[in-house]
Formats: sequence, structure tokens, C-alpha cells
Amino acid sequence: MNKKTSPKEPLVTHIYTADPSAHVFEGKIYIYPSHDLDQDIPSNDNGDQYMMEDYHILSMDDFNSPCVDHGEALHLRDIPWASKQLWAPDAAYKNNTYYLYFPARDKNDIFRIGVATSASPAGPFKPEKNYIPGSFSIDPAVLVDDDNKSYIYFGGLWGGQLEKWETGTYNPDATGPSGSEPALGPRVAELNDDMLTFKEAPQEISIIDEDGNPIPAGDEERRYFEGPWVHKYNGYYYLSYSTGSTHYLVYAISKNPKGPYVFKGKILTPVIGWTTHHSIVQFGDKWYLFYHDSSLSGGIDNKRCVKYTELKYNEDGTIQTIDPYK
Ligand code: FUB
Repeated sequence: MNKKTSPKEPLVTHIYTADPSAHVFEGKIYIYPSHDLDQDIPSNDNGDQYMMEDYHILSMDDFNSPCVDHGEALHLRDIPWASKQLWAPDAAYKNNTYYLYFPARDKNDIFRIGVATSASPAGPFKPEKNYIPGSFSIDPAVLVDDDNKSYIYFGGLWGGQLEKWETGTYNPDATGPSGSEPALGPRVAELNDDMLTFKEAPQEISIIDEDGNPIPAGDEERRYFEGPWVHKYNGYYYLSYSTGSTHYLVYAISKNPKGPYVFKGKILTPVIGWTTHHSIVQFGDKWYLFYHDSSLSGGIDNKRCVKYTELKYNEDGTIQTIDPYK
């Protein structure tokens, strides 16, 4: 059994973990991370170093408890449509069922989003035979809203292939907008009640500045890169995401789950390692940021570790910027 967890320290050290999606299910904190393998693969912009093959689900009774690894919950070999790279997952609960959403490359090397189901939040999860029809790119995050409608957010640049879907169909040669053009936004689609299919074609989310102008693709400190997460606070939807090449976690807010979202600021300054990816969850009367860095491996991009820390709001609803090492 691992010892009690501490803020800004690795949640577990016996395996490498990343991309934590945290939820409160059945009164406990469940964390759905990627499982980084202990492999030495040179890093490139296509993300070839992230060769993950399975998922392990973690849980904690509360923030004074040890973190439990529930073992292998889903493996690549059991997903009929997938060929490689089980990247950042998320989970949701509805219909007395737990749903695990995950990206992987299909047999044509195109990233798609799959779903698997379980009666338990800890798994094991049984995958659907095919990926979600109409899905593409990476980093699914699902919000079950207060009115019981569910939305899936997804998309990531570069290795995540979002540029290649700019026109709505896959173009392997597409490179995305130029620096002065509006940046690509994450995609959102409402899910059907079955939680297994899209109710509608995915739409692009617009992220704008306080004057209503779209954030341009060249504004790398603010433009969307990957890792969307949407939570609600005081009646507003908060869309948070990674800026990728500038290594920030930032956020924008809206009154509508599909946006447009108004850019507000930074949540987390850069961590050790190239990627930064997170989730935000309320437990009791406090809010927490789950994130990762590469500190456990001494800075190796594809050997990361999941951490958490408290997240605080100002009176006006803005989020206080967190330094991961102070
Ligand atoms: O873990 C693989 C990829 O790295 C994720 O899908 C991205 O968000 C980035 O963290």
C-alpha cells in the first residue's frame, strides 16, 4: 500500500502516469490517467514517444488517504479497432454505468476516440467493437451537465492530428491556420443518452479575447493546443487546456457549454517535461487541480507522474495561478 499522498508530489511511484482525469464517484476520488511505459524512445513533435498500451485506474478515499492502483482496467489487445497509443482518457457516469473514453490510433494510423463500459468506476472496462462514429483526434473530456445532457470535448494539435481535420474530413497534408488566422479550437459534441454515440456532428469551439476577437494561431501563450477540460463554477463553464509549445495550463469561460469562451488567464506555469495536462474537480468544499510532470523520471518526456494541488478562485471567479514548485 502506498503512503498517504501529499500535494505537488507524485500520487504513485511504482508506475509512470500522466494526463489525470479526476472525478468523484461513490464518494471517493477516482483518477483516470494514461499509463506511461518505462521505454526509451526519442522524443519528436509527432508524439511517437508516447506508446502507451493500457490504463490503470487510481483512487483515494480522500486527501488524507493512500492512493490505490486498481490494476489493468483496459488493454490495447482487447480493443478491436485500435492499433497503438492509448493516450489521455476520461470517464463519466450515467445509466448506472461507468464510461471510459480514450483516444488511440486506428488501423490506418488515424487517431479516433473509443469508449468502454464497466459496472465499477475502477473497471475492468469492456470496449465497444468500433470507435465512436464521427470521432477523431485526441484527449476526450466528458461533462455530464446539471440538466443531464452530456458533452464530449476533444482535440489536440501536432501528433493529435487536429490540423488534419480543419475542413471536416481527414487531410494528411493539412498544416492548420497561419499565425494571424484564428487558432483551431477544441471540438464539442453532445452525446446521445446511450453515452456511446454523438448526437450531432462535432462543432469547433471559439476562444476569444475580452474584445471578442478570436485568439490567433500565432498567439502560443493563449491558443488552444490540447487537453480540454470543462467544469462548472458559479453558473459559468470553465474550459481549461494546455498551450502545448509554451507549456501553460490556461482557461476561458462561457455561459454556454459550446462557447464562445472568453480567455481569462493562466492556471499552471510550466512543469518539468514538455507536456502539461490536467483536470479540475471539487471534493467537499475545496477544488483541486490534478496535473502531471516528468519529475519522477528526472525530466524524460514520456515518463511522467500524476500530482494534485488545491485550486483557488478569487472573489470575481478568476482562478489563482499556481506555481507547481512553490
Ligand atoms: O499522453 C499523451 C499525450 O500527451 C496526451 O494525449 C496529451 O494531452 C499529452 O499530455
